[in-house]
Amino acid sequence: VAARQGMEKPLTAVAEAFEELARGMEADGGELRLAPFSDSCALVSVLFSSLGMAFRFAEIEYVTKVNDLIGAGKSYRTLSDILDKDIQNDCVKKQGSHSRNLRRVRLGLGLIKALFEQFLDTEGTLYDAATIAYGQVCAPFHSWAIRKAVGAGMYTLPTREQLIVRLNETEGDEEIH
Ligand code: 1PZ
Repeated sequence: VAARQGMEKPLTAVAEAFEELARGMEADGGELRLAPFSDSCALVSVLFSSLGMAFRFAEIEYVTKVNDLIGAGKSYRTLSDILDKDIQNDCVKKQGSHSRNLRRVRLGLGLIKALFEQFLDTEGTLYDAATIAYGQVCAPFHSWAIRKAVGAGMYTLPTREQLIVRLNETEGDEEIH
């Protein structure tokens, strides 16, 4: 308990980073700069360790794509710059292109958003919330094999209460964020 009290709250750090990003975007006339965006996306990966071993592969997938965007942040200023360049070179959908990786990361963020919305809307289990959120946001863009693997992994998710403890949050905090 003492260790947990001294620990930073990962969800709080994520929420603050994205609020800061939104303020920066407003200040830049609606442009979203790539470097701070990628850094904020990197913070999300702490959530994976609270999900258990079965989601290690999702973590590696996610982190690889975020790292590609962090690298791209050295040559591209905004998210739109990446898209413009890839449209010019006709590689928006090409595996490994910055645009495709950006789309994958964005779907990952959409998944988390949907998951916590499910969490707040219902008293249901984490399994239910994660299954519904994944089905709505990511499944339409994943292959059959990946969908099956994710479906099997869902049975190993912690309970709602375990997740909140692992994230060092209380039900109240989670609701606010
Ligand atoms: C508390 C949260 C529970 C939610 C559990 C949700 C688990 C989601 C599992 C997603 C598995 C993704 C598996 C890999 C998919 C790959 O096919 C593609 C390949 O892309 P390509 O290289 O062809 O362009 N990779 C991705 O889609 C990137 C993966 C992003 C995963 C984001 C998950 C974010 C969830 C965070 C929860 C902490």
